[in-house]
Amino acid sequence: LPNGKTDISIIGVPIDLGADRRGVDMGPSAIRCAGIEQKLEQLGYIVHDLGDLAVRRPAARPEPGERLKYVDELVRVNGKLADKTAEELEKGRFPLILGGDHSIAIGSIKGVQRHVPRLGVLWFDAHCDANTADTTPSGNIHGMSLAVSLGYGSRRLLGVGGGGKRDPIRPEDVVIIGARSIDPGEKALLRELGVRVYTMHDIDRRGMDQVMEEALYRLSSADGVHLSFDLDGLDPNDAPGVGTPVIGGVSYRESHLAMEMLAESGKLVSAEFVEVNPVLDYRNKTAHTAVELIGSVFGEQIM
Ligand code: EXY
Ligand code: MN
Ligand code: MN
Ligand code: MN
Repeated sequence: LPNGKTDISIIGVPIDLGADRRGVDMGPSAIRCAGIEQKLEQLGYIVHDLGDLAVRRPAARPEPGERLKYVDELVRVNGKLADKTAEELEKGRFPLILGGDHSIAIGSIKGVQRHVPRLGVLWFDAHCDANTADTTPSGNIHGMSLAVSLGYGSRRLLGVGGGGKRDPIRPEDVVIIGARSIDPGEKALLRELGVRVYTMHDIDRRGMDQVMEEALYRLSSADGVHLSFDLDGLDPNDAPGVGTPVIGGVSYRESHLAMEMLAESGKLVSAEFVEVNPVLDYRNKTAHTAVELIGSVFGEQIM
């Protein structure tokens, strides 16, 4: 059991305002329908499903060229999520957050940081989500969340969850796995900071076992690890129901191996599964895959 915990709190964040394509707001429902609670109970955990955070749909659409689309509501919801996440850790429970678009990592990581002074982050994604308002090609905040956690981005986003009082995540405590779509501004920032990005090239060349072994070694200096799992890190053949698919991704088996190795490390303190878009899915396949990966994260083994 991660950190010896027996209680898991599920927090749904039905928001898609950080992305252009509508539909990931239905992600928490889809993952629940795919049987997350039964899966975790079968593994012996006590599950507290706290339901979904309330999300308001703003009446006004963003102006053309807006560089921080829907920032007001995203700041508000992420602040709530930071509080909720911290509260559950305070109770001794493991926070398992269901997105929603990937902007929710801003709030979840801020919340976990209140309890884990030096937090490591394993960011599983086709993208690096390391844009700022200055480099974003889209204005979509789900493409900025990792940059914010590292302390880069607009003042509003950096202030989420009393952000200023807490040091950002250290670059050496972040690993990205599965990247294959990186914007020039993101590349420049990640290079400058020295964040370790394991691209598909690394996975093809060295295999997921070696990549994960090295990634976990890097994260071993942190006090605990937060998993931020974007389903679009997987190949679209295995996870078709995502808002921003990119061909040539991590396979079903490789992703399971990664989660099994993470479970074995015993370092995991919190996790989120994001960007499931049931509108684009095929018979809830992506949500089912998410549930199976969650099983591996919580110690499920084939035999
Ligand atoms: N890099 C692109 C942007 O910033 O607009 C695409 C970001 C997609 C983010 C997805 C969820 O990981
Ligand atoms: Mn992402
Ligand atoms: Mn992504
Ligand atoms: Mn299944």
